[in-house]
Amino acid sequence: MTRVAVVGAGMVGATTAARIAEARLCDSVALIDVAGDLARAMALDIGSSLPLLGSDTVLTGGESYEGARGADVVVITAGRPRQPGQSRADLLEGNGRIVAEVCAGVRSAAPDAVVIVVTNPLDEMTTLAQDALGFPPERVVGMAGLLDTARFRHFLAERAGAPASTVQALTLGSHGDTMVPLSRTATVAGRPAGEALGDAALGEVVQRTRDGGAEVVRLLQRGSAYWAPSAAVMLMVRAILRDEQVVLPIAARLSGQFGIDGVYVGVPARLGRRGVSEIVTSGLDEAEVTALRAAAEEVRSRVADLQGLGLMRGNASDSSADLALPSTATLTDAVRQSLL
Ligand code: TXD
Repeated sequence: MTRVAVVGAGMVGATTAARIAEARLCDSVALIDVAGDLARAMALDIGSSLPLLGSDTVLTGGESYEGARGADVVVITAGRPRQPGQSRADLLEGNGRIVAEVCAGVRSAAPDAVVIVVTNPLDEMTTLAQDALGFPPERVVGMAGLLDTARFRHFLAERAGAPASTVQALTLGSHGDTMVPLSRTATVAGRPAGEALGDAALGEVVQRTRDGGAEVVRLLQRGSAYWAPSAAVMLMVRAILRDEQVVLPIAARLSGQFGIDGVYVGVPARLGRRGVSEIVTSGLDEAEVTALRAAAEEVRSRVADLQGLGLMRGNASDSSADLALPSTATLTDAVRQSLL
């Protein structure tokens, strides 16, 4: 029996549960939400769609963490989304309290799970979750880089008038203003993106990628994106449950790689049944590593704010396992294999 639990049955949680069930990744999906009837309603509705879609996955919903008992993967989406004009950082304290509370429930119900954090501000909430859970860092990851990468590829494809499947690109760094879309190595139909689009257009696409989440928030006027985020979470759940060992851009806790220690930030990492098995450190130039470090410093300063609020147990900086294995794959090759 493989089980997934999704905490938070709002827009991202419900669409994620549906995608996982439709993809037939596991035997059961439990939705958990403080609004228990919302979780029950979503489980009922998604469950009723499955006979039409050829999936036998069992959906349950409720407010109790009993639903997460023995889960192989737990996805945390509980927390507020941004409203127009809000930055992700504005959510820090409120969502920090929610994520800390959720982690207490997850820790006792699913002590062996791999946990994927989705709640914003992403890198800070993932750092907090690993601390609150007390799980080894490789079993706690955050979803943002895969979404930002998908947005980068989508905007590049649109601007170039090319199918997205012919666009290779990668976005690292933090899920916010210090996002690092790698324009140097982006390609459209095998050509460097700068050559295919022109440098000015490429610069605009990079900026639109940084603002991609805000663009949806502004248009939607009540909450934030969920279709692209749920697709990205589903791919991460699949990589874990099927032990795919693929390199994906995800938030992983660094312990010295790129000169960064003790915080989560978006990097290329190999993901499988036991979580992160390798962080790929090759393939970035000096400017890109500098941008990654700047992103990590912003995360670190907001994690210090969480510490000031008494929301960190203080485990984050001393529980780092040395999981960084020497990497032989180049970044471009590794990601090319994984993101097609
Ligand atoms: O790239 C990414 N990581 C993101 C992150 C992409 C999209 C959305 N991102 C963030 O996910 C967003 O900024 C929010 O912080 C979360 C959830 O977004 P969603 O759009 O799903 O928000 P909703 O629809 O408001 O749902 C949140 C649910 C809601 O049903 C609450 O009742 C529930 O969270 N909630 C809780 N559940 C369990 N336990 C507690 N304590 C709790 N508090 C709220």
